[in-house]
Amino acid sequence: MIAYITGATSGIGEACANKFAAQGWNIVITGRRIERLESLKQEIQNKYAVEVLAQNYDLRNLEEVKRNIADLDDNWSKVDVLVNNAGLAVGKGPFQEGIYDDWERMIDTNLKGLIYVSRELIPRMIKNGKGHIINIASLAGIESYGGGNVYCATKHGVRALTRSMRIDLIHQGIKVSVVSPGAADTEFSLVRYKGDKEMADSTYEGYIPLRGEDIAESVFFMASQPAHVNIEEIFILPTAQASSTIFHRSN
Ligand code: NDP
Ligand code: 8X3
Repeated sequence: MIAYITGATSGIGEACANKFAAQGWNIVITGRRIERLESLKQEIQNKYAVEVLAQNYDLRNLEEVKRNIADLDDNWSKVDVLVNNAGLAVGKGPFQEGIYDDWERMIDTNLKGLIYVSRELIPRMIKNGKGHIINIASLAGIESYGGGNVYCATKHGVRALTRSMRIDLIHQGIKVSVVSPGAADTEFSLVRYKGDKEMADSTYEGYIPLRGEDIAESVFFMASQPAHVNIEEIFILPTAQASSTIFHRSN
């Protein structure tokens, strides 16, 4: 079995790579940081008897997406599961003060990148007569919150796309699902706050957030169902989180 996991150089994607490999799946891992990709590949191959293919590209670039997916040879062309995980938030603040570059990075990564990778891989799944696309959305795709504006819009978009892709692919035998997590302690907040570690750490203060591994469990659970079962959505929160803004914090 083969899983193609975008954004595997940290957080949820890295945890998914470990989870699928631990279960004996061969994996394709992608991301922009080549040294992280190479070290993860090495680490996984040392631990598990699986094959790992690292593809180093920026999924905002359609030509790079096309080239990398076209490069998948016969050993790798039968992708069973695509985990569309790569994504990010950049900045958090009032819409009226929004920065175009931040917004474009989110739209280009969270929506356009996901669209490009899916569009390029789906013909292979159709040819194989099966496949499963698992999109990583967010609580931010279920409810909007102040300062979340464009990030929330991209994640609402991912959930909307999931439903539409599922309808379009129903006659091809391809499953489409979405996992929508709440707060997870990854590099997400460091990226959102542009390297401000204090701000990033404060996101997770006073409660136990999700870990990438928690979400990887849900992704793998979806991926390992029998052929006739599609779990369409898993919405997963830390126990201490009730909504985007309501947390039970101990301090
Ligand atoms: P991380 O920042 O830890 O990981 C993000 C991953 O996406 C990295 O591997 C990064 O790799 C990759 N990525 C980002 N931009 C690009 C790009 N242009 N091209 C290729 N790869 C890219 O965050 P998470 O693991 O938390 O995030 C994973 C997904 O989960 C995202 O879609 C996020 O929106 C979503 N999510 C996160 C939550 C959280 O609280 N952490 C909650 C809900 C959803 P590299 O930098 O090497 O390119
Ligand atoms: C990340 C979770 O609530 O910070 O998608 O938007 S949140």
